Amino acid sequence: MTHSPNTLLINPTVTTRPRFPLSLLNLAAALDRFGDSHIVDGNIDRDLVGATLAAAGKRHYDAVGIGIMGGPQVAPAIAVSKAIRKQHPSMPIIWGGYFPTLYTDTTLAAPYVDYAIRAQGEESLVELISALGRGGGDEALAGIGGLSWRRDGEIVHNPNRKFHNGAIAPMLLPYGKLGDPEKYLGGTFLGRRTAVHQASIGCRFRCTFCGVAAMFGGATSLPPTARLERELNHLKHGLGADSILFYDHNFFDREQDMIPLLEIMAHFEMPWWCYARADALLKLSESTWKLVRKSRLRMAYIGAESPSGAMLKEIRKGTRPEQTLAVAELCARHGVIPEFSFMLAPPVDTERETEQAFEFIRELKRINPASEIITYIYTPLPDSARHEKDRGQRKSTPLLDTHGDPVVFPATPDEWTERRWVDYACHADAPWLTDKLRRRIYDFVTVLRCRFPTVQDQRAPHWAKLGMSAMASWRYRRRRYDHPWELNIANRFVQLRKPQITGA
Ligand code: B12
Repeated sequence: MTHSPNTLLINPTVTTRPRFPLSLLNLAAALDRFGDSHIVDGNIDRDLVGATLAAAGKRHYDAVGIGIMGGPQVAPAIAVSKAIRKQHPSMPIIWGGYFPTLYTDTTLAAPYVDYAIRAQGEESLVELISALGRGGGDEALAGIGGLSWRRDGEIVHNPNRKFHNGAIAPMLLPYGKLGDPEKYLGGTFLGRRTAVHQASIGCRFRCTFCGVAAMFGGATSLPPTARLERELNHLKHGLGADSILFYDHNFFDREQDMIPLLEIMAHFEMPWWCYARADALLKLSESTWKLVRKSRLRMAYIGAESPSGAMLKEIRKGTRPEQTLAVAELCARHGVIPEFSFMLAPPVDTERETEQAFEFIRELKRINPASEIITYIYTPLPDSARHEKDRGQRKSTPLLDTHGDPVVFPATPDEWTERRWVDYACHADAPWLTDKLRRRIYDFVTVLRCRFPTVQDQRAPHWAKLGMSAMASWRYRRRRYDHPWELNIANRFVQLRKPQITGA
């Protein structure tokens, strides 16, 4: 490298409840070993464009890296990219994260994106910044794994980079780069100062609908236990966090590997939440459950997805409906709240599947009334978005909209910002959903969440939740979900929270 490069890293605005931007912290740690970096977090600096231009005006940056997942983050990512292009036309613009990984050609169809880095970014970004510092010749660019770029106007996809197991992750993330950590320690149902952390990387499973499978292709790895200990120690004693959301793609994997991590967590005793699978939890021994209780796991997010064994097979979930029911009971016994997510309205057998899911949800609630339910619309990834191992492998029925026309996915990032595509990316709506079924789902969810308000709702007073629950109980009991007008009116005053909008 000819000089010490300086990179601007951006997290486009997506939520009003900021959490540590773990992706950018990991990237910054990698970049800072060879140069310097500065983070602009749009979840904190709500005027993302203004804050970015102010930062870019203060000192020279060799490039800007923007981290984007599909959905509401695409529009601010475009706005900030266009503003940089206008103000600093020679600054290379690099997109990374889930959106450019899944939709690489679409990303590079935009004139305001120069480079797309697919999957894990630490090594590729450092190599790209270094190559750009040396003039960014074609030969240097062609050797960077996981990079997609343009050669003479043609898009080139370099081979995938090998999965790296996190060994290059620092023992402590550079939280200091974010300024005041207080802004990131908001209250949740877990505690007054909830932090986030990701211990392991990747997921062994390759469910056809999941962005994580598309990113990692079934690779996974655990961190050294010393790293987890160091991070938790810093989060608890250094920053004063009292609870943790674990963002691991799938926290409970092989039991033997989990025990040392759980022992550390049992030592810190900070209430926690994580993503888990029914089959893995069902396999845990009594002694491990004892550790889980001691570590204070409060809630596990479990992808139930569907009440149908055939559908679970089709999407390669690897679990069965009876395992979902069994884990609801098991969690009740161990004092852990299971948070089940469902994918309603699949493109085939749409109505019947949805009605069956409603009945299955009722069964879960009967087995364990504390179960939390999150309902999404099943919006499969386009084949081209899957991991290269999984592309073109399964003959799935073509997706058709309500008029019977084939669904055509967006070809540019700008198109992805249209309301219908943001909803698609958020699993909130699909082109094959009729108005009638959309209404039916909305009404069911209204009755369900009034009857069983989520414990994650800290805003609505207890009395209001009790009132709503009483009001909704006859509808729920008699399955009279349609047109719950009285609940809609009451909701306008109480505004019960929907967990799927904000995440845990
Ligand atoms: C935190 C989080 C959020 C936060 C916001 C985070 C933020 N940017 O501020 C919140 C809660 C707001 C959120 C919302 C949503 N999320 Co989200 N979220 C996550 C979560 C749990 C963790 C992400 C994370 O920090 N990982 C840790 C870091 C270290 O990894 P990473 O982000 O993958 O970063 C690496 C690479 O991606 C890459 N990289 C990332 N950024 C950049 C930038 C550059 C320049 C480069 C080179 C590389 C690079 O390098 C990094 C290091 O290796 C993931 C699941 C997961 N466990 O990863 C889902 C996930 C990213 N979310 C997802 C989605 C779809 C959403 C939603 C859009 C929809 C939904 N229903 O969930 C919503 C939006 C809802 C709404 N209506 O507003 C999907 C994306 C998959 C896809 N199909 O596109 C994921 C994978 C969950 C899933 N399994 O489906 N989310």
